[in-house]
Amino acid sequence: MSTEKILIIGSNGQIGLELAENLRKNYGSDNVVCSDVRQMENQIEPFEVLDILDKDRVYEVVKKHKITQVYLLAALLSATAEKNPKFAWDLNMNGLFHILDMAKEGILKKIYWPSSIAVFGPTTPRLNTPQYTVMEPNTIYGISKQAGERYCEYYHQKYGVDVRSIRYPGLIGWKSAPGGGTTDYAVHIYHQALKQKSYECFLNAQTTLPMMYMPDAIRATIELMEAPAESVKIRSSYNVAGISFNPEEIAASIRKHIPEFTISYNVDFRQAIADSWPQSINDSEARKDWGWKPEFDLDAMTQVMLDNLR
Ligand code: NAD
Ligand code: AKB
Repeated sequence: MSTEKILIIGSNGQIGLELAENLRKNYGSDNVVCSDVRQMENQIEPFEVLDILDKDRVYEVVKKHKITQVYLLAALLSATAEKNPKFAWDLNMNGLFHILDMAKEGILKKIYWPSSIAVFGPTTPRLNTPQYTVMEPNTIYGISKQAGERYCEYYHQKYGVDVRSIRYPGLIGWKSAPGGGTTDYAVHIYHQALKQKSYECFLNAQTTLPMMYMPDAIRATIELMEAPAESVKIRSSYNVAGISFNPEEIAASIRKHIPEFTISYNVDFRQAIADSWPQSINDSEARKDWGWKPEFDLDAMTQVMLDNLR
């Protein structure tokens, strides 16, 4: 029987829905408490309506369920954050502080907080981007993720907080919808390919970005959280790599299944965000420290996405 009691904050989002399913399988449904600021129809129990910015309520929920680990997923993503930078900073930073402080006080044993490839910026080397390199993000989302990484490492070094993190690339899955990022096109394109056999993309044809199929990302997350503490050498956030492709390449992969599929381009403000991010990621530290290895390539992902969305 699991001695861990897990709280997911932001469990109704793109990652949370799939993470909850997997954690419930591994730890038992009663040991995984889902929470979100919004409740869904047919909400899986145990569930708490919880605003991460309400510190007292976070304490109350953690105490009530005797929580030992938190996965903090509530955040504004890159595109939404650019539209509301002040609120994005408030949500992305203060939410993290509440959880880090509870771990510092010894109330929580372990924390997971995701970072992003958005921590990199236009001055970062774009190909095979190393773990340690120039980081000058120019989006409010990237700035908040970079500051969050610095705080995580600080809390680990100063207070011994067991915080773990991954710099996710753009995540693609069929079970849940993306929540306002720049990489969202790579999910929408599959839905539109099946519905309309065409897709209008908001990034240009040559925009190569690092991406990952959701089950790989969930496996990475759980493997990192279950790794022995001494193997987790990086307490800011780990680079992990999956697949790199551009809109033209994902369209070509879809055409292997739907030959009449067409893609057109109508670029918007998200192009500038994408242009500031790496094209591919070097994840040798994650491979070395806790054995990370991706499983899905572009065509394998396309096959499963289309099969399941059908
Ligand atoms: P999402 O937007 O799909 O989900 C976030 C969830 O948080 C939503 O269900 C939302 O209702 C909830 N939420 C919002 N404000 C809240 C609040 N005040 N209190 C409690 N819940 C609140 O996001 P996601 O894609 O699941 O991303 C989760 C985390 O992973 C974020 O930190 C994000 O930056 C990071 N990340 C995601 C991706 C990706 O491609 N999805 C890539 C890199 C990093
Ligand atoms: C976004 O596009 O904002 C996210 C991310 C890469 O962090 N998918």
